Amino acid sequence: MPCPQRYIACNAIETSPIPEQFAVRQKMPKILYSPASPYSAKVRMAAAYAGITYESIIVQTTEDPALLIDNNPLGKIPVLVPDEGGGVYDSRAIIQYLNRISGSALFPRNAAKRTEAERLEALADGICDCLLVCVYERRMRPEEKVHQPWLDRQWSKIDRALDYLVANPPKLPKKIHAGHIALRATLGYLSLRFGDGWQRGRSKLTRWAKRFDEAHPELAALLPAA
Ligand SMILES: N[C@@H](CCC(=O)N[C@@H](CS)C(=O)NCC(=O)O)C(=O)O
Repeated sequence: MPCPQRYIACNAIETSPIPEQFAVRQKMPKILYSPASPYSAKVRMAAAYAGITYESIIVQTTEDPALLIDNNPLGKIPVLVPDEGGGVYDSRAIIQYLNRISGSALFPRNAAKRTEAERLEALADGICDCLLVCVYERRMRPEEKVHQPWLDRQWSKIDRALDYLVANPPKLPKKIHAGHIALRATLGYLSLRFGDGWQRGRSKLTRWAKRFDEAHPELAALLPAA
């Protein structure tokens, strides 16, 4: 599904109807990302929800491109590069940055509600951290060096967190926050990498994701993809 023009996907500048030589390049922040990355999906969805126009640039982290390394010495994505330069990372710092420049579009102002939103974001990101450990363990190590007990430990954390979310289902109000966006991005990554097995016995969470997508199709279009 093509990315809506408003969010300026990576190829939006090339597909502009205005010939390149006449186009006035509008200044806007860049988001360095990869389509499959869950943290990248979270920040792109959050920027879109907050109405912040950005240019998306796909980077291959394995190749350590200068654009990435110059803006994040850790060589990880996502990175937000503001007009004035100086990369902002990691994804939670980017979310806070987006929240500031959008006049609090991503978090409730009420202190208790904000803590709740930040906790949900941390839980969703924490699930992603465990998922990434599993993905990298298999991707980076030779088969005989994969340490199954380490993977099992990650899965017990993932299962516990998902079960917690089933027992304490997040609401899905009309005005969502960064915690909701983070959770949707995480569930999208889970399905992308490991299929929909996580949904078994977790219909509340499955329905939550479906309702999210129905209410925010423009954000669902930015979910992690192969
Ligand atoms: N805590 C970081 C995690 C970022 C992260 O691990 N990103 C992955 C892609 S999803 C990455 O860049 N991996 C390449 C690497 O670690 O070299 C965040 O929230 O941004």
